[in-house]
Amino acid sequence: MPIVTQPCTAFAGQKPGTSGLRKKTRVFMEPGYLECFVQSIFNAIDGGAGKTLIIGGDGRFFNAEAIQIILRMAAANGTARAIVGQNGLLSTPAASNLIRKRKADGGFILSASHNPGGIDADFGLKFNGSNGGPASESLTEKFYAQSQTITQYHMLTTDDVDLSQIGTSELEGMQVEIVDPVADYAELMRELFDFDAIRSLLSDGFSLRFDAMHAVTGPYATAILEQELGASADSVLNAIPSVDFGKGHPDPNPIWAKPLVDLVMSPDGPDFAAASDGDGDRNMILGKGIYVTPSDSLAVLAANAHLAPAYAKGLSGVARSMPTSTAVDRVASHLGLDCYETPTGWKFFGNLLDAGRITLCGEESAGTGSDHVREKDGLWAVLLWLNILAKRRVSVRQIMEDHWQTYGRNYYSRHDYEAVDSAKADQMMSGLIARLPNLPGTGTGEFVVATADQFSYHDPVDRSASHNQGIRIVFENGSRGVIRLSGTGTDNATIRVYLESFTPKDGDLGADPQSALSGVANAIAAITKLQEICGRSSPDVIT
Ligand code: G16
Repeated sequence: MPIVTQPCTAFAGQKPGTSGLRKKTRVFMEPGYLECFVQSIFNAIDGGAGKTLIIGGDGRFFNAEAIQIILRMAAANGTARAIVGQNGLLSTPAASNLIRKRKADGGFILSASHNPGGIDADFGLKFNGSNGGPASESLTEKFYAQSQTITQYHMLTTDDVDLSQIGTSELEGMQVEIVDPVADYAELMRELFDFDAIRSLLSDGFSLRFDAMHAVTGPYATAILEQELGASADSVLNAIPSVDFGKGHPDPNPIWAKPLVDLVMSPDGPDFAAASDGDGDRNMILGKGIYVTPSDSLAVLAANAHLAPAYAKGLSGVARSMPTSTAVDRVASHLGLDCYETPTGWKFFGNLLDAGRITLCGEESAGTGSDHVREKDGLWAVLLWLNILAKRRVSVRQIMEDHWQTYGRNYYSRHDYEAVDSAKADQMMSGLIARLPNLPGTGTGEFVVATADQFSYHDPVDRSASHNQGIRIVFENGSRGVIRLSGTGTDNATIRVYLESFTPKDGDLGADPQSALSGVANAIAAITKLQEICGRSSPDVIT
């Protein structure tokens, strides 16, 4: 068999972050770099013998080339079967679904998510386990351990596999099955939602726009929203995936999807608008004249999920990441549901979903999902919103106002400081951590610190502990600031500051969020000394 074994010289100790390994594309393209990371994964999972693996990515620059390398290595490591999305495409939730549906042992998902694509932008690779979810902390540690000691990788010397033709072929003993990336996912969505109700809403003139941001959800949204549900042919914007995402930043938030936000804020804008990210796991929800924060969206979905067939019997429980606002906690308490607080990163929801303790979960970073797969799912969130709108037949704004009048409003915003000098960011964090025990009781006026700590998570299912998961500062007036360093950036450090304050249902529910949060923002700025240490007076991105 034409297998060659190469030394791993230029690669050592690569630690995957919040969501797999993310680096500049040119780094992944260095000879042997991707190969040694992939071999670390194969070593950690005891090789490929007898295994079925799903392979696909978001279509960014180097996606197709990397898949050819992974296929050759999978075969060289003895893998029994590789199931690959046609043309190398699979959205992250569609890959998760395929892993589960085909009872695969895991899958390689090639994506740097919402980060830009291109030879001078970002690339990423993550491995999901047999439950369809991101590798657990313990598996990630195994990849890391392997990457520190790995000396060689195994690779076939064969021609490329034709990724464009659906069907099965053989690569030196490994079955390679090329599948339609959309079909299985669309079938799952059909099972979960009331497509007839959504069709009827749309045929009654309800208008929508979905911005695929030149990324992977284009084919999924076109097939489901336009071809199956009957949305007009101009409903999906930027629908063709491109290797550099149209030179954009495929992150569905009001900054990077500004044209969509402008459209929906204009008087003749659509009734509903949404966007997804590079790999299709995130979502942004908008209605005519209104932006729905991801934290509020999670709360609204939890309160209304019973209107969709899959959730008609109610939810088993809900979960949110620690920095996500507590809006969903209020819904859970109203419905008598358990509500779990997990660290940032979808992998922490996996055990709760597998154990049936939760049905819905979400993160402030535009990720929402349920137990239908083990990833967050952008188009799923859009379809659940459409199902709710089809049943309630009121506007998005009306849904939000009703929600706040029932539960009160959690004003919420995240301020990101990007490309901060890593040493200064570390200095700020360690200084703050050292001062945490002395913070309670300090501050002025309304902003006296009640509690200040670092978040630790104790998984209720496998009892594992995860420490140092972000700093929480809660004030006596109930406002909260959370500070943590991003685990997904590729350019120095990104400092995230999450701000939240609560207004009860008889208070001012229609304020501008940044104004409502200015007090807590100033208090957190003073406590962190962010400007003094990092030299930044205002955030680069506000969501
Ligand atoms: C960010 C978000 C997290 C999210 C992670 C991965 O992590 O803050 O909530 O889980 O990205 O998201 P995706 O899979 O879409 O890339 P961090 O560490 O940068 O804050």
